[in-house]
Amino acid sequence: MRRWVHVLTVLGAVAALLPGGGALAAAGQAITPGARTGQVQLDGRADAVVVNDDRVTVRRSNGVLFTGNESWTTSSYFGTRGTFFADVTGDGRADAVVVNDDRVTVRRSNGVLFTGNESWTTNSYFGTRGTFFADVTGDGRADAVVVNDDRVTVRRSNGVLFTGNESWTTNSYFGTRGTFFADVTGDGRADAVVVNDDRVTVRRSNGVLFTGNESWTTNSYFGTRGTFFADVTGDGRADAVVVNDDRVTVRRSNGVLFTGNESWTTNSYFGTRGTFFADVTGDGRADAVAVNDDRVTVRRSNGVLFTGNESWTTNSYFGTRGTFFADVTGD
Ligand SMILES: [Ca+2]
Ligand SMILES: [Ca+2]
Ligand SMILES: [Ca+2]
Ligand SMILES: [Ca+2]
Repeated sequence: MRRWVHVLTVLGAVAALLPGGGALAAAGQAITPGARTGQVQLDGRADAVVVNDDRVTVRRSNGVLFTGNESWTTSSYFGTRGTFFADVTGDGRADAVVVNDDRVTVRRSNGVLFTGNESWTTNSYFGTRGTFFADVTGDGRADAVVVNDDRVTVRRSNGVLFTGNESWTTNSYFGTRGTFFADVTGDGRADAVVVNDDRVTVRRSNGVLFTGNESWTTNSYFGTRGTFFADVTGDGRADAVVVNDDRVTVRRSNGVLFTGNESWTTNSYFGTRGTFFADVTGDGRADAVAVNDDRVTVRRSNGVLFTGNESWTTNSYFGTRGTFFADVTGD
């Protein structure tokens, strides 16, 4: 099965939620497939990307494991305000985006490495409540989204830079348990999702702003080990996934709310170096990926649960500056 590429756009976004090493926790969140015209169709296997002090390294997914190390930069590349992998150019390959105090810089993926620095803003652009790269407009290019105390601001990608500020809310919108941008409605535009102590709320993207609050749960729903929004069922809508000490639970999106709890594992499953939900197999369903000290383990989604452990590396693989799962090769 093939899926569409704007899916990856949110993958890097979560890094901003957990600056200082947490880039890991959420990277899988944003698999948001949704067939829309004008977008490149790809197999879409998420590759394993690690950022270290001296370079960015990629291990490609071949559908059954991650292959050997490839240096995709020859020098250090990370941002003091966050590092992200999202397809900002719209060619189906996730690009490397770094946010520093003075600007946002992009290095495009050409499928075998990240090319030279490009300034995509001429001034500082980041949010005090989080910075995200997700396709909120639905054109296949990840846009730059910042969450501040008073509002959510978007700068659209036009393929070569981020354009001017647009207020997509007129008041504050963020969650005490997390803020996410993922396409939960399945129309190809990433929606704004906030997790609070008492419920999960969604504001749909209509392409030019986020609309009114909708309660997508009637009670609390978050995980002590992490909360994620990724399409684990493969219908194009990001589902709500929570990781607790004893299991992984899914609530499917039906387009208007998250349905009842489903146990997708019968025992504990999370990584000491990070837990991710990303489609590493390329069938359109986000798989469960755990990064531990000694290896990277995958449990495939079969649409109703996560299957048995598979070792996708035979040795340790994680980055001191962050670990990510995003389709940088565009395969
Ligand atoms: Ca790209
Ligand atoms: Ca866009
Ligand atoms: Ca949507
Ligand atoms: Ca789904």
